[in-house]
Amino acid sequence: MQERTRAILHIDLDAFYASVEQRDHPEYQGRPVIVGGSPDRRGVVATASYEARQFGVHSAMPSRTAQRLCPSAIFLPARFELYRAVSQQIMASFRLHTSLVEPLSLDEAYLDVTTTVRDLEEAVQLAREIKRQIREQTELTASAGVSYCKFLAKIASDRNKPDGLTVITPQEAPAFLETLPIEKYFGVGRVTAARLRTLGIQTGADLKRLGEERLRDLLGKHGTQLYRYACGEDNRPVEPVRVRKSVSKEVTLEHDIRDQGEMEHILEKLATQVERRLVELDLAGKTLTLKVRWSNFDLVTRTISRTQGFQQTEEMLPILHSQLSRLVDGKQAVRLLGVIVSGLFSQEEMRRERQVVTPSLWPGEP
Ligand code: DCP
Ligand code: MG
Repeated sequence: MQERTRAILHIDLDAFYASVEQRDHPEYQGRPVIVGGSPDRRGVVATASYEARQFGVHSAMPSRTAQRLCPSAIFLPARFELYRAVSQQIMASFRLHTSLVEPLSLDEAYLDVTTTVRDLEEAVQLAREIKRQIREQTELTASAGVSYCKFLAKIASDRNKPDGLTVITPQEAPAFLETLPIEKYFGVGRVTAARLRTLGIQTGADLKRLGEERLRDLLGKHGTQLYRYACGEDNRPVEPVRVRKSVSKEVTLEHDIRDQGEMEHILEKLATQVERRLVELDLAGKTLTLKVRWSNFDLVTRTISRTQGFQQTEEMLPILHSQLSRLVDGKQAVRLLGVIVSGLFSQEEMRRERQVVTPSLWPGEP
């Protein structure tokens, strides 16, 4: 039996945190709003409204730089509980259309609507309907991508932000993928892209021309996958329930490094990204792991656990630094650094449990 062509949507809210703030403070609408850390305290930008982006402000930029680029910007601290509540609201409304909803972050999800619609045209109508619902329920705008696989749906949603709706049909896909720069391909980070570019490979057409075997020789398993994507093949299913076991970030360095200060700086960046995801998910983890891959490919990990768990960068950094200094001897160079937090537990649960075991805190209650 021939399998039906799938219909996949990728929905991503526009300037999510900033849009929630503009919604709740009408006086900020149409003005540059930056949500994140304060410029006076070495904070970073979580996100910026589209008005602020015109000045070159973007996520993960130091807030001080953002202030210099856009002096009229309104800086606001993040209100995660609120963003989580809005997220639950939109994810619930997605689930009315299909049970196959895979959230990627608070404001982003894949939906497999193959059995909800008859064809891609109807999938576009459904995407329009979902955008309308989001606006009605939350007063926020989203961008949607529609295609037959995850990879193309995600790229499509990014095409016409904000408030966009883009479809890439199976007929359009080959031409589209050929002109797509390699950086846009799923799984191609800075290092892989730089490597490919030195070989003169810039686009999907170049990937295809290079061929599956050469790509596999160059990048291993990942090369095969990349070749498939360039050919428009991506069979990854939309996976609604993913039991998350850990939150991690790692980076393969452009050049192997020996300098410990440089490594510490990279660990700080990684820990900040791990913290961000943990805060978004309202999770902490009992176990913290430092991952180091030496230039000769040997992998070492160092792990530490504590009952109160880890969530904030400041909690992780001293431990990561001391573990690092015990490993680094100045002779061996490092090619990869990673930070992993596992043994996850919900902060919400912790708070609730504490309230149950200490009823005396609530004298008014029966
Ligand atoms: N976020 C963050 N730090 C980052 C990137 C994102 O804290 N480095 C947070 C703030 C964003 C939210 O995650 O509002 C969603 O991330 P997106 O990448 O979807 O960015 P936005 O929704 O803000 O903008 P858009 O999707 O319109 O590009
Ligand atoms: Mg978004």
